[in-house]
Amino acid sequence: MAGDVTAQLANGTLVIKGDTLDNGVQLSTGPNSGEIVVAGTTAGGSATNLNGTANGSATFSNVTGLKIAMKGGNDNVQFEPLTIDGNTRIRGGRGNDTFDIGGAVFNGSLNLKLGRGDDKLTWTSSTVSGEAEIKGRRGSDEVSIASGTFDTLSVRLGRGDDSLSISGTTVHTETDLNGGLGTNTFTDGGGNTLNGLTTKNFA
Ligand SMILES: [Ca+2]
Ligand SMILES: [Ca+2]
Repeated sequence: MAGDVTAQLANGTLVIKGDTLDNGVQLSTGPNSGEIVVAGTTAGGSATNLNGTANGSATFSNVTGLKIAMKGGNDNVQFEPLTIDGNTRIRGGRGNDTFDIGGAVFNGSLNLKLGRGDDKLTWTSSTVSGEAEIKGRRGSDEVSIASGTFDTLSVRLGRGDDSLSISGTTVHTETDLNGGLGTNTFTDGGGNTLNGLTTKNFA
C-alpha cells in the first residue's frame, strides 16, 4: 500500500499531505507558464493515490508558497526542474525518506526537515534565493549537494551517524554545517565557494 497524498491550493500555498504509509510524489513544471504538476509515484511497490487517483496528477497555477508533509512511512519526494515562488516548507516525518531535488529554483526560503529515520537527500543544480535550512533528526542521514546555489545554507544532521557531501556549490553569505551527535563525515568534493563557513561535529 502506497497510501494517499492530497494536493490542494490554500490561499496561494500549494499544500501536499501524505499519510502514514509509504508515499511517492513528484513535482514538475506544467505545459503552460507558471504551472506546477504534482503527481503520485510508486512507493513501497505500489501506486500512490494523488487526490484519489492511483499515480494520478493535478496541475496548479498562481502558486505563491509550498508546504509538503509526508508523515510516517518511507516516502519519496522528487523535484524535477521547476520554479517555486514564495517560501517552501518540507517535512519528511518518520520513516526512511528519500528526497531528490534536481533543477529546482526556490524564489524564497527553504525549510526542509528530513524527520526521524535514515533519510537521503540528493540535491543537484538547484537554487534557493532566501534562507535555506536543512535538518535531520534521529537516524543515519545522507545529504549530497552538487551544483547548488544558496544565499545562506544551514545543514544540521541531528542524531545518528550522518554524512554530508558538497561539490560545485556556491553559498553567498553564510554557511553553517553541523553534523550533530554521532560519528559524522563531511566530504568537500571541490569546486565550492562556501562563504562564512563554520563546520561542527564532523570527524
Ligand atoms: Ca507517508
Ligand atoms: Ca524521515
